[in-house]
Amino acid sequence: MIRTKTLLLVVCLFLPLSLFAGETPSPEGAKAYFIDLKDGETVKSPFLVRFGLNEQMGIAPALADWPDTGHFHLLIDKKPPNPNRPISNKNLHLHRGQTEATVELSKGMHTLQIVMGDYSHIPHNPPVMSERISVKVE
Ligand SMILES: [Cu+2]
Repeated sequence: MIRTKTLLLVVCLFLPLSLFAGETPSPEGAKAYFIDLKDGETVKSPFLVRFGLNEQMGIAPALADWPDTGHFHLLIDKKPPNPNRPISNKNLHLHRGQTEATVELSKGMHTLQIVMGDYSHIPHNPPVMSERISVKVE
């Protein structure tokens, strides 16, 4: 009996999330990329990150549910995000539709990855992300 109740509770907790998950389709061929940062590059902190997006997709501020659009996120020292969940607030959201950001990082090696999110900060399906690059901060 206790086991059944626990199972029911677990199902109830996860069902709404799974129904909500990553339903915004990404346009075919959409690509996000770093405009001038390259894998293995050495940079001086603070440095400017410029976000690139090819013509298949447009940029919209968060909360604007416009077709084939999204806003940029920068993941620093993180694994690729769960595609079914909103991108955490611990990451940088360019929620006003910005296309560049000044980033300050401690000295040493860091990984950077761009991930597009829809109006509700959830990655598109399939996700539109850059390569995860490594930079050395001096
Ligand atoms: Cu966001």
